[in-house]
Amino acid sequence: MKKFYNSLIFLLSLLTMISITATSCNNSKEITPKKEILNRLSTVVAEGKFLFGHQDSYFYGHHWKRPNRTLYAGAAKWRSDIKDVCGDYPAVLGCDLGGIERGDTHDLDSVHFETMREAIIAQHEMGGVTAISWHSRNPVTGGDSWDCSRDTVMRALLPGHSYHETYMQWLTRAATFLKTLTDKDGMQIPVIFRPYHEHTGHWFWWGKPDSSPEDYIQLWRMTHDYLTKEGLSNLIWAYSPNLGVDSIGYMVNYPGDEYVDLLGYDAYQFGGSEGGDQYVSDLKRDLKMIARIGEKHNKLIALTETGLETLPDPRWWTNRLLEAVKELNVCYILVWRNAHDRPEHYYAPFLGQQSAPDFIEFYNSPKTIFLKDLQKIHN
Ligand code: BMA
Repeated sequence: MKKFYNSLIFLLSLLTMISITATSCNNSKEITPKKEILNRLSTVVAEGKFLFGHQDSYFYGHHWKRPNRTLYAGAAKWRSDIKDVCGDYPAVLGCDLGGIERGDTHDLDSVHFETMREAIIAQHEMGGVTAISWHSRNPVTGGDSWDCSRDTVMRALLPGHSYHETYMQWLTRAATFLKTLTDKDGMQIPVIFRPYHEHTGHWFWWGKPDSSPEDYIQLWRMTHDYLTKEGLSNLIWAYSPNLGVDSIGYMVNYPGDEYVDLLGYDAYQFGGSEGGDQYVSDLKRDLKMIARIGEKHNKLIALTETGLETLPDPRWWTNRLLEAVKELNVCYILVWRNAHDRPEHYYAPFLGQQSAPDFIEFYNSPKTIFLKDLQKIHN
């Protein structure tokens, strides 16, 4: 009898273990690191807040540049103009892969890819997020992203066309880099991936009028499927047309719900301080329109690139940016880079810059999320 009971208990324990394992396997399947970030972004949006991001924030700033290949011990050693001004890091670090396609050691803005990798890993370890754009060269001409001297470049990259092999080689190089973005346990770090941005503009070879929507969609899907097949299932795919489109124009190149995770939008303020009213009304109108599309397609929305060059308006952060987005559910906002070698090319404040006090007000607003806020959400 005792033997029977022992066997019964053993059998019951075994069944319990199997069911726990099955449940946890299911859970781990359901909550991937990518989904975890998307959930976190949704929570932020539900609270009426957004993450603040800055392009190349840890690599250089106004009149300074981090020496490449310098390994610092610990996250606190990363410098950033944002950190200099408000004592905190951006919640989203913007990076760019431009140059990886040629096997360059540095991106197009002179950031060493090793340093970029360290920063992305550090950002993840600190609880932050990274968004990666790709100003890739023109595979047909060998020129840069802005080389629009040939049309139908995207078509030339599709299977069966003349530059397909070249493109696949370029993609493989990008994949090789992206695969090295892993955490301590070897798990892939989820990153926002934002290729072929601002395609509704006419300044990139993947933009208007050089690439047709059909070619764009096909190339996006092919790129998505290839990188996914390569095991890069943690990419959060962001689609980001730029200012100046209506809802039809916004969706013309849309690759489809299964190929896109986030709906972006790039819009800058032009015309110096005077352009502020226009900027606010454009943003309010367009983000409302994108929010409606987001609701219909069940996607988060973001202001994937924005800014006012040289920040001549000392109250830009609260009077313009915050004003423009305060009633809209964007999950993150990213301002463009502070070039170290072009004194007139910056979009974030630095110590002593006239909008710095207003930026601190923006930082203290309950709506903005910086790295420390994200760390609190984590814990
Ligand atoms: C542009 C400028 C360029 C830069 C490019 C890619 O907006 O900032 O100087 O090379 O982005 O980062």
